[in-house]
Amino acid sequence: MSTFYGPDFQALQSSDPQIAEVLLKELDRQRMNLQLIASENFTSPAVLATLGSTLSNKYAEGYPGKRYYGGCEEVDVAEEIGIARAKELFGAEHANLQPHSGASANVAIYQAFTKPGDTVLAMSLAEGGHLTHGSKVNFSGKWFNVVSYGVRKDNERIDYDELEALAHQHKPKMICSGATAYPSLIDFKRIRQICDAVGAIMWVDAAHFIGLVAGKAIESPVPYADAVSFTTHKVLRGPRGGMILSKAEHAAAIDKAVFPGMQGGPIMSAVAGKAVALKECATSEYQDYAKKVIENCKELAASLENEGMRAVSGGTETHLALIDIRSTGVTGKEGDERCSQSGITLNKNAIPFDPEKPSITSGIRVGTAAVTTAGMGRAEMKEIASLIARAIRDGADREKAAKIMQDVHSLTAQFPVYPR
Ligand code: DSN
Repeated sequence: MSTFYGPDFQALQSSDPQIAEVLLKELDRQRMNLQLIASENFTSPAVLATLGSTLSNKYAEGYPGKRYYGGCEEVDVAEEIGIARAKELFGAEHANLQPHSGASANVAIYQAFTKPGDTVLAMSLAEGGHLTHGSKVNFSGKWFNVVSYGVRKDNERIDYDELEALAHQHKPKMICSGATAYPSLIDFKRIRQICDAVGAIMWVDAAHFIGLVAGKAIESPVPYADAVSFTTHKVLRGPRGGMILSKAEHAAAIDKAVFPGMQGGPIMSAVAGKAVALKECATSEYQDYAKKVIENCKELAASLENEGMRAVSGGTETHLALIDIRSTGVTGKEGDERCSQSGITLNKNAIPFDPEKPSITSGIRVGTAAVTTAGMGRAEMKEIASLIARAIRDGADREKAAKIMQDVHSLTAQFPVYPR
């Protein structure tokens, strides 16, 4: 067997110094700034090595043993290992590792279970859902009759009574649960009961929290759902990509919807990278990590409240918190920009019933997946809350922002990622 042929950075530097410089600067940015985007993480060197491998060259339309190209014997092994690991880790009857992304996985879900024009019930984007859950600018909202449910005004948690009433009223073909900006846990048992009562397919878009499920830190939707779609690069800490788990009875429909229904050749370096990440997720270290992600997020939300801001729904039970920053007199957009100038990467986010436009918003979303991977704990979460509060207050002033950035860099220097 030959030795591994992996990323050759010096070759890139001599052939394309401009792009080589982007890679170096991005590495510095990830190392030095505070990474609080709730959907990002630092994937392992093993996953990165797999992504940067010659598997990227291989066309493999089809599935292991049933490909439309020759020479798939090695990549077949990687995909079979990945499928077996996914089934084992999540206790799933079927797994498809080929979707290029979470949104592509969701295209496949619609295709497997519905026809254009069908009614689907899903969480409104404005209250925490996702573009593919029926936004008018997305295929889902253009091609399907998506009815939206939301959260209650009093506790900012899913209004299950409304969801149930809408299900009986509209008789949807499919009900989607899962969100991108919802800090609370979801009652999958209740949603299964509602699906059964109206004969709907239960689809869970678990992109945000699947890593917490993999780490056994929260309840799994897999025993309840007909199908669970997700991304593999958030708390799960794998390569950028998507995945679908399902009951065995839906296996053929899901596989056909992914290929040839939704995409051609899978990205085999990413499929193998997913297999590597799934092995990492099956360790006790990863389970500790998943629990710490939630502990850290609880601490971060509480510390931001101590700084005078409000955590939506009173805090968090997951890896993300949604913070209403109206008390500071600064909009979500300004808060995001001021944090960015101060070396803190997060995103503006609508809060439930937000009086501001989606491009402005009244909130910010923070997540602890990446900072926990870097090794930070509760003491650092308090420090991060203070840095965010300073940035929101003073970050419009260049000198003050520069001082906050210095403090951010002193903190991140103690928790180096991708050590030199
Ligand atoms: N855009 C992702 C997020 O940041 O939550 C979801 O797809």
